[in-house]
Amino acid sequence: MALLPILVYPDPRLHTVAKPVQAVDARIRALVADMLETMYDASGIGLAATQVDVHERVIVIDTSEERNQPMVLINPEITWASAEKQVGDEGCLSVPGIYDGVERSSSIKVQALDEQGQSREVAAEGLLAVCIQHEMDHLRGKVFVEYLSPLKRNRIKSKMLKARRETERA
Ligand code: K1U
Ligand code: ZN
Repeated sequence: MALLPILVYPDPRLHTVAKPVQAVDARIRALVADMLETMYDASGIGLAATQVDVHERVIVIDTSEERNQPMVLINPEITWASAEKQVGDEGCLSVPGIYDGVERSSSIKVQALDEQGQSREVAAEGLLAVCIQHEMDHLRGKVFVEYLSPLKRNRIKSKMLKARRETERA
């Protein structure tokens, strides 16, 4: 297993649209293992393949308190989303240190393959529903800051670029 580097906003590769996985094989299972290790190491509750510069439809999530209930969603599709919405604070491992409110459907149903290639349906609400929607946005090249006002987004962009310059200088 290996820790994978996480792309940081405003890296243009975060806006790549991911392609469907053609076969759930050893290569995809190795990617899933590396993504889980990377997510746990970064103390995240989710990670999309896009964030590690792999542009295929793979997501890993673990919203459990104990950090021992990994969920793998390959080629996920939302089959139902509630009309009821909720606004919750979101963070993103690709936008470190930034948290802001985003409106999402409160409950969703998702169809996906697991790491064995088995089809499964997940019914989600609360933080899990928010996290799945956030990660599925990554797969279509959307970062949560794009829901914020242009003023906030530009401030975040400047902050990230400044932090990158300072890291490069150190
Ligand atoms: O970068 C990511 O996509 C992972 C992201 C997932 C996420 C967190 C919160 C709401 C929606 C999606 C994170 O794990 S950010 C860091 C984190 O652990 C966290 C932040 C806020 C609330 C709960 C957890
Ligand atoms: Zn994210």
